[in-house]
Amino acid sequence: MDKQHAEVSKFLSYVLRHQPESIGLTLDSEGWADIDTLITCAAKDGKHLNIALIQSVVETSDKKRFALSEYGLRIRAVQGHSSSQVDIRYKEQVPPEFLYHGTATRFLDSIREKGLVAGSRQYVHLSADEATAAAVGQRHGKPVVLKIRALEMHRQGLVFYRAENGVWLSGAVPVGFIDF
Ligand code: HQG
Repeated sequence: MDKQHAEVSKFLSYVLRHQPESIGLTLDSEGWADIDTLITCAAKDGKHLNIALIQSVVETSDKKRFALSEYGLRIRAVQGHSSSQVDIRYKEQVPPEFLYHGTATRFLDSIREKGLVAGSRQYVHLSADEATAAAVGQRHGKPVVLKIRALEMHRQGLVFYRAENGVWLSGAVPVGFIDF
């Protein structure tokens, strides 16, 4: 991803996951924004986008963060939201036996006490493999990967979802299901 793409990707993450109102944009409850409206709102904020650039960012996103609607008229972030405008109806999924959560060592004391909590996002994010989790944890400091006994959680009635890009989502992970 080049610098321009990285900047647009960050901007799209911000308005499609967190603060659509910062540019006067409205998302529907499934997180979709009309692309023409997004371009108009962004231009008023001094960000000059066009459809080709947006399509290219969607296609080259390393984590497949965004999706376009069937006819390419709308765009959404597939996970990672904090905005209360959005309540995506993900389909419940049976998780694999283990999932992984990458975090930083400085959070471990608090995680041992409270389990994994979603914080500002709507869900705790879990990865299917340890390498991805380590990369996620790296963003916060010295990384550590926690192994989550996901299938056991599911059998005890806790719900899992998987976003289109393969990221697993759970409302919270109680301490008893975390292998430190
Ligand atoms: C930590 C990226 C203290 C949690 C990634 C994490 C992901 C606690 C941080 C996506 C805690 C929240 C999400 C507790 C959890 N006490 N700290 N009880 N419970 N935490 O950024 O999972 O590049 O909101 O471990 O790839 O790091 O944005 O979540 O360290 O998929 O597309 O609180 O963001 O994707 O941090 O990352 P975040 P995350 P993008």
